[in-house]
Amino acid sequence: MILLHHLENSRSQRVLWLLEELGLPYEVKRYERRPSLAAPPELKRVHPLGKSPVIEDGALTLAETGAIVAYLAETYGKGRFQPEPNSPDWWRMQHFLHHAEGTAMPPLFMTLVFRRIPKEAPLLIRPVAKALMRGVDAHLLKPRITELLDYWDGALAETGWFAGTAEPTLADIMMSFPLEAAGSRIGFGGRLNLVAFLERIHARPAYGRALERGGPYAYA
Ligand SMILES: N[C@@H](CCC(=O)N[C@@H](CS)C(=O)NCC(=O)O)C(=O)O
Repeated sequence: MILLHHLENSRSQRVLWLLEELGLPYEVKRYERRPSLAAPPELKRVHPLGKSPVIEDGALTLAETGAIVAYLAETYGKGRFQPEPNSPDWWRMQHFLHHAEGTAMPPLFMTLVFRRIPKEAPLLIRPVAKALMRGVDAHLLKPRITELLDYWDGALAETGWFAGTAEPTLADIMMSFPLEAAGSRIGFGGRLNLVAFLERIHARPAYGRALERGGPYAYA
């Protein structure tokens, strides 16, 4: 039986979503975040980096969402959530599998971190911290995130799915987290393809079941 080590309100929600889409039997071990939002130390006993998601399946312990969703689809998916191997659509799916964590998440994560700095700074230097945060946001993060939002909006224009396929693929599973994060932290600025993407995935029964298993999913 597959065991998912699931940190509340996290990237791990995507693994739950895929497990539900594929109708696989699985167990979930849930972990709560510490006040700092870090994962609890028990996760280090599962994997040296102590992050979530991690799955165990027989002799395999596997971390990194992209690797996990690829493993599940390859091992149990019977071709679902993947276009024809080596086709242009398959490579577009590969692009977004890597893009989600490699390119999309870093500026979104930095936005979260920089927004926390003024709140955590000692009262005396809080105005300086706020000014620093505003500068980084305006000159470094916002332009990059705007570029990303435009790119995603364009990628979804044809079929509403990231790999340009008629049906969702692993690309959509992986991109769901950056879109959820961007939607709640920054907003989509009227980019309707992004709004429609979230509406479309939220309407899927498997997405709803995954939320029931994973618990509340809301971003700071
Ligand atoms: N690229 C990794 C990122 C893993 C990651 O950073 N997970 C977060 C959950 S959103 C985590 O465990 N954070 C808690 C911590 O770093 O202590 C993946 O996609 O699996």
